Amino acid sequence: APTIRLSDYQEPAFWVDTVKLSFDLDPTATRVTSKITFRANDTRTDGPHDLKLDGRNLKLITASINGNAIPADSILQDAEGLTIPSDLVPQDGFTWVAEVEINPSANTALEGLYMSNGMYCTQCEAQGFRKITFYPDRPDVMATFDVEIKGDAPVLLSNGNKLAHGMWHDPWPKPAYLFALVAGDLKSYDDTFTTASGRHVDLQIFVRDGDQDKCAYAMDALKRSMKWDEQVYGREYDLDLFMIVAVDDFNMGAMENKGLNIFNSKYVLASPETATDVDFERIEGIIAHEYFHNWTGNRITCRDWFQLCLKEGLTVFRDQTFTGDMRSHGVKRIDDVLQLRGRQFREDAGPLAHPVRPEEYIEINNFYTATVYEKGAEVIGMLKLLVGDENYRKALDLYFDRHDGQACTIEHWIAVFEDATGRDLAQFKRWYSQAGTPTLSVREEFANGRYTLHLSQSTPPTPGQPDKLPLVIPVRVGLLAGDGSEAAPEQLLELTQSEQSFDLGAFDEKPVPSILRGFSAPVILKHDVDNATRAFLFAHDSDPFNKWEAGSAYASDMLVKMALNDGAIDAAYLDAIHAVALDDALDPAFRAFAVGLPSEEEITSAIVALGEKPDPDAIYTARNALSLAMAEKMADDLPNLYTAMQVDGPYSPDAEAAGKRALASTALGLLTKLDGGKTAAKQFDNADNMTLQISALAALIRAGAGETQSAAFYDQWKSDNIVLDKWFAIQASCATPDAGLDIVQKLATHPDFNWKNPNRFRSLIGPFAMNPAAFHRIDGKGYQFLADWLIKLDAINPQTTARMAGLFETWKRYDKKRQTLITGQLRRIADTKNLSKDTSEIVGKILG
Ligand code: B3K
Ligand code: ZN
Repeated sequence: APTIRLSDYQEPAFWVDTVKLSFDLDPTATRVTSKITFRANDTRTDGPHDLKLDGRNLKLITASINGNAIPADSILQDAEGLTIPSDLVPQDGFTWVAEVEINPSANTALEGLYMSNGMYCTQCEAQGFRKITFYPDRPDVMATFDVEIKGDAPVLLSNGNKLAHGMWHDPWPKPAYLFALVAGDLKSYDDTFTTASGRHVDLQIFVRDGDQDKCAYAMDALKRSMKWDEQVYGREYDLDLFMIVAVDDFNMGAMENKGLNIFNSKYVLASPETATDVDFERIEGIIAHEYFHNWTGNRITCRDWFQLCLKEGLTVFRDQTFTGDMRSHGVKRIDDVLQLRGRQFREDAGPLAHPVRPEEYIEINNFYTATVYEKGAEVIGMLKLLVGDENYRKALDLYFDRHDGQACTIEHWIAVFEDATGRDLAQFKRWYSQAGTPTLSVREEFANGRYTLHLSQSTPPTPGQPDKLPLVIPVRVGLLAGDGSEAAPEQLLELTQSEQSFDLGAFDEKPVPSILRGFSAPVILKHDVDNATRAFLFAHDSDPFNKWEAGSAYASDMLVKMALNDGAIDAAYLDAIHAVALDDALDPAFRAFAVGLPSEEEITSAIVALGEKPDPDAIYTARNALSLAMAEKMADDLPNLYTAMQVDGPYSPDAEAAGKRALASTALGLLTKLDGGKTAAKQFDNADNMTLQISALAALIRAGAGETQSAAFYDQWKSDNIVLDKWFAIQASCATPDAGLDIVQKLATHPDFNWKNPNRFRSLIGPFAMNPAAFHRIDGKGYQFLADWLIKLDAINPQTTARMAGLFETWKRYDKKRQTLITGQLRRIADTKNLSKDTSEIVGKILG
């Protein structure tokens, strides 16, 4: 498959003004008629041009230009599309009409038009529209769409405003990737919203009959998102109708199709009995994310797919801010940084590392990555910090004013910031082109009463990028006096060179620095501090992120040494964690994060950072030993803490109640180490909501118990797929190292392991591969299990397979024996006959 390059970008020969689509739905033989008006692109003076249209798996029935049928032998069709020679193509513009036939039932890749549980639905981003009809399927071609759907289904939906049953008009020009169609026997949960300027908007969430009572939270989150975008970004909704559809078979979380968002049902449907606090928060975040795309993605879209972070980084940044506003910024930041380090730093440190704006790809679906999304959001956060809140808003206003209705690039984005603030961002822009996580090294100096920070930065080589240039790194710094108070106002240092010194002023005694507050840049901080200083910051830092970070770094330091057989549990750590766990002045949600130990994955990266090889069993053992010590240390207080964090009254997913439950669940995990699972079993039996039920089950399974409860859980929830996914996932992720493989092998033969459903597949295979001690068995059977399933899935669903193949990306961190075992499996995948280009690109890169 060819490599597509940013440097090869060329505008199309023809633009499209209008698209009229007519669908005659049939499960195996859907007919699609398209009428498309093309207009010459006057900037292309290199004609005459052939008409080239993308199209895959399409049976062409008829085609005409300006009403003249095109003889079949004048149409050059191959697997990727068709070409009409220029002599048949009026160069100043024309109307194209074509009829094609497609087979939605045979579409297991879940891209284009496919069937899920008897309903029709679509996924067009990035390049699924070409599986629906012939079209210039690229985001810079924007057109208005009229859609007519013929079929027996009571609900026939498409983008825009509804004209009549099955008749739709979308007035806003859009790229084809935002097209959507849904047809089926669906019920709707309805509400309305009035925009700031008084526009009445109907809101509808479409679900399967019976699920209407699980839509209230998503609807509420939608209305709060709409209001927030008006208040914070000045952006109103722009159609009469906004619809969300829940679909069970979906390759990802959700999709921002204009006016018709399509969601993986697990990110819409929620009730206290079936969804956890974390689920509610994710639903809120994803509903917001897709809604926010209406402006950042839809009204202003991407010129080409290399610019994906233009919409994704910005929209993630917006949804993160929204969640912070709805809940707690401090806690949200900790959560986001944990995700960033766990997924993006991991990606950036391995064979799949790529810049926030990649410069080449084979399969664009492989670039919906943590780097494009999460690091893309970090870049926006840094930009906002550097220019300030007011300038940020000014720049965004300019962005919407200047580029509404356009398909843009990162250059346009940077230019609005430069024009709105007068600041030169040429160096800052390197964040978009340079891959790899920079290291920020800090040295302190206190001499003659002056305190100086010496900062330096370096970014390691990444595939295709041996040499790196210095970045602009915003570093928020606080200084603490010996009594824990702030010794000086917080400062924002801008590191722009490889090495730079910052004189922070005169002090009577050396202050204790709190560096990179709020995690102000996505870097690895190297600062030699002893654990006493960490304990001090853990106790006193006023910045919630750095407070948490100090405790976490302390734990990590100890766990690394323990796993390397060279350390013991530090009593001072136990004192510190005990104090924070019981500190009622602190938000329980924060305390839950503070008391939760670094994950095995985090400890692994810390060991790798020291140049050592991680031993998954030793890491598991060290972590268990430390949590047992914590449990013993807090033994007298845990029952009270657990009781104090119980929430009375009917379940509510609000942040305060959720925070209490999170801390109660952490306490329960520790208690289970002491009471043989008594409290957990009781919680399981009495639980009236999923948060309590599943956290009890998890605590029991982690302790190597919970068989009765697991069976009871299955019986209770076997007909609810979203909950049943949790049942698969929890067993795979909490399994003890020895039992893990047997458990997942058995679950893989369970009659409910419907592996063709992406949620079900991911719920078993993903958590197993993210359970390091179980997955990295020294006999290699964990690797073989993953490879077997990837090979099987690739034949029907390349996108999900390729994404999950990334689970092998860390193989170089391990010892020779494991490296050989993993690469053996990767080669076996690579050698599979008819392997998709999706998976082959990922596996090829991982192998290097
Ligand atoms: N834009 C979609 C992701 C599409 C993924 C295509 N493989 C969802 C989102 O980011 O909002
Ligand atoms: Zn998005």
